[in-house]
Amino acid sequence: MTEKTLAIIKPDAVKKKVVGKIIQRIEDEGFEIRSMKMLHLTKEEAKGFYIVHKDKKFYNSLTDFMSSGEIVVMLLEQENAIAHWREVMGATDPALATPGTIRHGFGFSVERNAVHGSDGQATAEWEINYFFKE
Ligand code: 3AN
Repeated sequence: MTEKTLAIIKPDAVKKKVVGKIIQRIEDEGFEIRSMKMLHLTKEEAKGFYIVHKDKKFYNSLTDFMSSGEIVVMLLEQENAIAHWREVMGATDPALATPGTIRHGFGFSVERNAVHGSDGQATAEWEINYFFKE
């Protein structure tokens, strides 16, 4: 049984021109890219996407950042896709991320950490629906 997850290449990584390297890594890790688009979120769209964090102190800054430039949103499919993509991304804080992970290689801070990945099955469904509603 395969699983689907949502991946985002965040504005910091797009500005650094590492989109190609990140997509190459995704393919090398065996994920199927089922859908993909580049978007520039409005502040409201970023707030909607991160609504679970609405009471956190970083919510405003995070949504400013996520609406500050282009992002690349991808629907990935593979066996165990959710956990595998989180493993390839590395820890939320790039300073704590394992060498070889995307966040270790390209992340700058806890907020500007290059990529996003769904953290569970229910979240994945909700996030995929947020960007790829049919
Ligand atoms: P992850 O993206 O590893 O699942 P979450 O879900 O805890 O991490 O956080 C969602 C996003 O919120 C992170 N990718 C990061 O950009 C931002 N974030 C999390 N914690 C902080 C923090 N302490 N300060 C600023 N931004 C944060």
